[in-house]
Formats: sequence, C-alpha cells, structure tokens
Amino acid sequence: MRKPGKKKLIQIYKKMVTIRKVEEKLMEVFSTGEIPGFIHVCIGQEATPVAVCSWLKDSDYMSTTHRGHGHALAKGIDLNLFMAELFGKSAGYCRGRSGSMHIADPKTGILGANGIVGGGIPIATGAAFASQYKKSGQVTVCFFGEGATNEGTFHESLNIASIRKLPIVYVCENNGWAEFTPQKTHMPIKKVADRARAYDMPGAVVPNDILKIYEKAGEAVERARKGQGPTLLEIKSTRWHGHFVGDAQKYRLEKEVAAAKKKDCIADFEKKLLKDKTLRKAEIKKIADMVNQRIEGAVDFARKSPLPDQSELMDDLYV
Ligand SMILES: Cc1ncc(C[n+]2csc(CCOP(=O)(O)OP(=O)(O)O)c2C)c(N)n1
Repeated sequence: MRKPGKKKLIQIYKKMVTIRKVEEKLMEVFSTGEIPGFIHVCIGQEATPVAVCSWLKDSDYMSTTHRGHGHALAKGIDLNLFMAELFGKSAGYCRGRSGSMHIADPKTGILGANGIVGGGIPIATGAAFASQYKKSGQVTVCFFGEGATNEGTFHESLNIASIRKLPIVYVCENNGWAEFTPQKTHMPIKKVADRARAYDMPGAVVPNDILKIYEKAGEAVERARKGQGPTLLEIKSTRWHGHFVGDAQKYRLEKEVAAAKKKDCIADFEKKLLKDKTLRKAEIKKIADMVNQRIEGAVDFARKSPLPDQSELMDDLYV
C-alpha cells in the first residue's frame, strides 16, 4: 500500500485546488475574448493529473491532449509562462505560438499537448523508447481520453511498448464522452482497461478518488522504473462542463451533470483531510486565498506581456 504522508497530502490538495481555480479563471477570461482559439477545461478530473504526476521526477516525461492544462500544471509548468502562452503572448512557453492545445516545455519534461486526438501517444512511446535506449532511468506518462483509444496510434503504441517493455504508463481519463459522443456508441466494450489484455500488459480501472489513483499510479510508475514494462490505467473521471468552453452540452442530461458535480474529487478529499485533522478550515481558506493570489498574478503577467511581433509570423515554419 502506498500512503502519502501529511506533507504530501497537503501538497496534493494544493495542486488540485490550483488546477480547479486556474480552470475556473480561464473560463471567466476566455468568455471575455482575451484568450484566442479554443480551450478545454478538466474541471472534475483534477485527481488524475495530480495523483499520477506526484510520482514523477522533473526529468520524467509527460504527454497530454487538448484537455491538458491540469496535466501541465501537475507536472510543474510555471503558472506565469503558462498563462502568457494561453493569452498568445510572447512571454509564453512557446512565444505565444502554441496556445492551450500545443503547449510544451522540455525543461519540465512536457513533451506537449496535442490537438490531434491520439497524437501524443506515439510521441510519448517514442520518448520512452529513447529513455530505455539511453538507460536514463526516466519514466514517461501518457495521458489521453477514452476517445483516443479507438485510434490506430493507441494500438500501435501499446503493442510496441509491450514488446519492448518500455518505461511508460498509459493513463486514460474516461469521462464517458468523446466530444459529443457517449462511449457506448463508439466503443464495443465497457472498460478501456480491457484493451491492455490484447497487448499483454496490466490494466486497471480506478475510481475518481485521489488516494486510489495515487496508489495505482505509484505501482505503475515503479513497474516502469524497474524496467518491467508498461501499464494501462483507466480512471473513471467526470467532466462537469462541455467539451470546450462555450459548449452548452445540450447532449447531456441535466441529472448526469448534477451527479458528476456531486461526486467531486476535490470536495471528497477536503472532507477527508478535515476529518482526519490533516487540515483545518482556516488552513483551507488560506490555501484558497494563496492560490487565487498566484492566479491573479499570472493573469496580470499575461496581460502585460506583449503580443509576438508580426515579423515572427513565418519563423519556425519548415515549408
Ligand atoms: C484525429 C482527430 N479526430 C477528431 C478530432 C476532433 N476531436 C477533438 S477532441 C475529440 C474527442 C476526444 O475525446 P476523448 O479522447 O475521450 O477526450 P476528452 O475530450 O473526453 O478529454 C474529437 C473527436 C481531433 N481533434 N483529432
């Protein structure tokens, strides 16, 4: 059993709250037109990125998707540079060229978010192959949604990862919806984790509970680090909001959305921390205030950063 100590529990809680509040702030700012393009928030799914990335070192790799803010924040991206990138500003991680869906940071091992569904899976698998080849001891975590597991990239990647016993953990956040399509209409099986069997790797279904995900992710990361090969984890997460910010999600029943909100991974964890006296109400308030302040600072930083110069428009283009 892998149980986090008090310090780790508080660290985990702070990170979950940070992701929730950053996403809430992004929804607010996006609606005013300050952020160009599209953004996809992960509110309701915060437990997975935090629990999984808790096991990673800075030098480990991580790849993510169009819904990747939480993963990047959990892996350790700098909040100011992240915010500036989403605002399309030159101080951002990719000089305002990537925005939300392609943000990357080699220093913290973030191989990139991906607007192409399933696009990050072979990239992550390749990174895991490189670490194995170089005997660097790095582990790669690859996040994606259940919709991505219908893509050829998923199957080809898991096949080669298993054959070569690559140091990688595949983490599927199954929120039951791929864009506007429910799982049962695009997938003949109920459990994505069953797909692991086809590639002779362990697969597990984990509820949207921070400590349960923490435990399973710990086993999988350790297995990868020891050279024992890949694992597929399926987290039964819940998406509260629409596919993208601005989607009124008319395709979902109100009672389903209400049930998702009721089963809140952050509120559940908070209750537990209060009950076992890891945190007191006043400390929870202090954390919220501190996180809000950091976020306001990051938004201010992004607003003050200049837009990229027009002369940079054709930079970094191959053709
Ligand atoms: C190859 C490809 N096909 C289709 C799309 C359009 N698209 C964007 S997100 C999405 C659904 C993805 O669902 P899932 O992988 O479950 O992730 P979630 O949005 O639930 O986090 C689709 C179909 C795309 N971006 N790329």
